[in-house]
Amino acid sequence: MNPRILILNGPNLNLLGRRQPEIYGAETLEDVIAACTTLAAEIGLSLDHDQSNHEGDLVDRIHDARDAADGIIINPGAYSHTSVAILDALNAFDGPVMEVHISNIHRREAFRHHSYVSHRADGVIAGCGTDGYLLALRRLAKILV
Ligand code: CA2
Repeated sequence: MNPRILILNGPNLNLLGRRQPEIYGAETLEDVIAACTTLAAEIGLSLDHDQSNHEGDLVDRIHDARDAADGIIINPGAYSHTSVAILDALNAFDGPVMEVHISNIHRREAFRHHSYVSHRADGVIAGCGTDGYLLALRRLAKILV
């Protein structure tokens, strides 16, 4: 069976491609997931994905992934900078975790420079636009396939 990857997107990422294209690009979240689905099939990964604007929902989804996924790609959105709860949930997940930020959070406001999730992530990709999700998939394939 192909290793199972969960792509999890946090708050406001449902608006991708519809606002602030100068920061987050023109692709919608549906476009990103479609590109990831194509790549995942090519490189031998099976893909599941979800997006939520609610911290507790993201925590629940990470708990479910303990049995349902072998690796996680997460863009926690603004919760990256605030959520010990998401960090704790990821610490209870055994597989590899890739953290993705579409923008380069280190070139932006100081409050975006720290990510709680980075304390757990095995790899962090920032500033590569939506290609970051594809790069993270390739990294997980290298680890898991
Ligand atoms: O660069 C990233 O991927 C972020 O995780 C995106 C978050 C931001 O709070 C983080 O600091 C960095 C914000 C996502 C908001 O996405 C939007 C997309 C289009 C229009 C409006 C918001």
